[in-house]
Amino acid sequence: MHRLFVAIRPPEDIRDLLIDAMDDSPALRWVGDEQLHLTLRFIGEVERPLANDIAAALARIRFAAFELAVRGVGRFEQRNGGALWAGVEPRAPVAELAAKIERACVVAGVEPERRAFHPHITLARWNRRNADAVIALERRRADLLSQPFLVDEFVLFESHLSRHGPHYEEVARIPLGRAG
Ligand code: 2AM
Repeated sequence: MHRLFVAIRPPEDIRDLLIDAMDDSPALRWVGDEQLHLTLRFIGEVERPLANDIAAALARIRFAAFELAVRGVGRFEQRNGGALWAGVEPRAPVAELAAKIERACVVAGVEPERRAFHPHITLARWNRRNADAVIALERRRADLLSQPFLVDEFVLFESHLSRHGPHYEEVARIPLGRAG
C-alpha cells in the first residue's frame, strides 16, 4: 500500500522564515524543514494501480501559477492535543486548486473528501497538557508574515511512517501554468 497526499512545498526562504518562528519550547514537537508543506489533499493508503491512476489524473490538471504569502498562526485541537500551523493568504486560489485536485482524485476512483479544506502549514504538534504554552506561542507569533512567493507546481508525496517520524518522498511534481 502507498500512503499518498498532495501538497505545496514552500520555497527555501519561506521555510527559513517558518523555522525562525519555531523556538525551543518543550511544549511543542516542531516539524523538520523537509516536512514543511501545505496539504492540498490527504489521500491515504491506496494500492499501486489506483496510485498510478491518481498520478495520471493529477498530471492532467491545468491551473495557473499564483502567489501566496504566509500570514499568522493558528491551532487545531483534537482530543489529546493538536497542531500549531502557519496560515496562508489569499485562500481563494489555493482552495480552487485543492478543489480541482479533489475532482481529479474522485475521477481516479478515490472516495470524496467530506472534511472542509483549511489551508495551513503544520509547524508543530502538541499535547493537551501543554495547551497553555501553545496558546501563548500562538499569540507571540500572531504577526508572522512572509513576502509573497510563487506557487508554480504541486507535488504528489508518499508518506513513509517510521519510529523516527514520517518521511515524505516526492512521487511526482505537477507544474502549474504561467501566472496571470
Ligand atoms: P497536516 O496537513 O495537518 O499536517 C501527511 O500526513 C499530511 O497530510 C500531513 O500534512 C497531514 O496533516 C495531512 N493530513 C490530512 N488529513 C490526514 C489524515 N487523516 N491522516 C494523516 N494525515 C493527514
